Amino acid sequence: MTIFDKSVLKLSKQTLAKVNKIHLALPLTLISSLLILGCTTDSRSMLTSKAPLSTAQPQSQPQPSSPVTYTYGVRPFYLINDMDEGPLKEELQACRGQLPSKTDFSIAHRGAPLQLPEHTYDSYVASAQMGAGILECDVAFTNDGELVCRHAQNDLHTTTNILTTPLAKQCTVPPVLDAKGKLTNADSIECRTSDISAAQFKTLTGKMDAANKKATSISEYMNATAPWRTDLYSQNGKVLTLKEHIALARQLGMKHTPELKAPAVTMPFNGYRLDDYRQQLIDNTYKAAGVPASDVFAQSFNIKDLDYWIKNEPAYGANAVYLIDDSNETANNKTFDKNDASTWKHSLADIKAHGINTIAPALWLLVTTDGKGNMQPSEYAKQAKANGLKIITWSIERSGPLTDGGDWYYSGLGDAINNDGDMMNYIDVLAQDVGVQGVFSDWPATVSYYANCKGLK
Ligand SMILES: [Ca+2]
Ligand SMILES: [Ca+2]
Repeated sequence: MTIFDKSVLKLSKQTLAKVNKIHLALPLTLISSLLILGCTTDSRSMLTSKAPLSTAQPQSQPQPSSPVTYTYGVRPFYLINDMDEGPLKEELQACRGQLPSKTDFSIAHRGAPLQLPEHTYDSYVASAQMGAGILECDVAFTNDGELVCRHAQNDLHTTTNILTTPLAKQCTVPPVLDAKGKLTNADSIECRTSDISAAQFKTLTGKMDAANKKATSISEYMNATAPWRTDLYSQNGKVLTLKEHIALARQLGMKHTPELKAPAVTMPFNGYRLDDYRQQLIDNTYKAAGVPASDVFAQSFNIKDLDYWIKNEPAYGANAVYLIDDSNETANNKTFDKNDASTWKHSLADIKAHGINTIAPALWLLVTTDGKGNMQPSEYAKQAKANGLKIITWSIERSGPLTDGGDWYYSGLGDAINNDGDMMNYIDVLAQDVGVQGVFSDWPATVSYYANCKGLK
C-alpha cells in the first residue's frame, strides 16, 4: 500500500466515525454540512508526502467498493427551495429524507470545481462524497511523457501556482516584468504541461481556474476567482498524474472517464506521435492497472481519436464518448442551430456509422423551448435518439446564478430559465424527455440528488 492509499483510508475512517456519532441525532441536511466540513480538511498529509512517482503505481487487485460516506450538503435543498411551484418541486421535496448514495448518472466534471480547484485530490474526493459514480481526468502530457490531469495542455498559468514558482521561467510564454516590477504581458502568458517534467508538475499546487488578463502583477493575475465560486478550499491543491487519478478513483469506488485533450504543441513532439498519445491513454494506464474496459469511458472532441480507439482498442472504443458542441460539429460556413440539421457537420447517422455508440453534446444542444417557457428535446436530441446513440451531457453547475437566463450552457433557453431552481427542470427534461444516461456537473450533489430521487442508477 502506498502513502497515497493510506491517506484515503484515513479519510474514510474519520468520516465514518463522524457519521456514527451524529447519524441519529441530527437532521440530514445538517449531517451533510458537517461531513463536508469534516472531510475537506484532511488531505494535508498528502501534500507533505513528497512520494516519487514510482510509489504511486495503481494496484491491480480489486479495490474496496466505496470507501466514502455520501452526502448531499446544502446545495440541492437550496435549489429545490428556489424552484417554481409544480409537481417536480413537490416530488424532489418529498425525497428530502433519502439517504445519499452513489449513481453513475452523476458524473464528476473535473471533480467538484464549483468550489474546489479542478483536478485536485480534494476536488475528486468531494465529488465522490457527493455521489458521483464516474470521475473525469482531462488528460495532457508532460515533457517526459507522463500523462497528467489538467483541463488543457496549456492552462497551468490559470489552474496552478506555477507563476509563483521557479518553473515560471520554463513556460512557453513566461511572465514579463518591466524595470519597476510591473507585469507587462498578462494577456499572453502561457504555461504548458509539456514545458515541464512530471516530477516538476507534482511540485505545483492547483488553484481555482481563473486569471485577470489585464493584471499588472502576478498576484493580481492569479487572484481572479469568480465571486460565485470560492477560494475557501484551495489551500492544498494536490495535483495528480493519470495513474494516481486511476488509483484514487478505484479507492473511491468510481468508474473512469478520461478525456484526451488536443495537444497544444505540434505533433510529433520530440518523436511522440498523436497515435502514441492515443494508445498511451489506454495502454500503460487503464490496462496496466487492470481496470476493465467496461468501466472506462474515454472521451474526445476529435472524431479521429474515436476512430483510432474503435479500430485499435475495440473494447475501449465501444465505450468511448464523442464530445460535441458548436466548435467541432458546425457545417462549413454555417452557424450551428440545434434545430436545423443543415448546419451540422456530421449527421447523427454519420456519427453512428463511425462505430460510435455514445455522444456527449453540450447541455444546450439537446434542449429547446416551445417559445412559452417550456423546455423540450431539440431536433439534435431527437435525431441522436432515432439513430440509436446513447447520450450523456455536460455540464450542470458550471454557470453562475441563473437569474439572467444563464450563460453559454443555457443558449437559446432564455424564456425557460430565470432562477437557480430552474436548473432542476433542465436536468429533468434531459433525463426524462431527452433520455440522457448521465450528466457531468461541477457540483455532483445536485445531479446525484435528482438521480437518486428518480431512481436513476
Ligand atoms: Ca473534460
Ligand atoms: Ca423560473
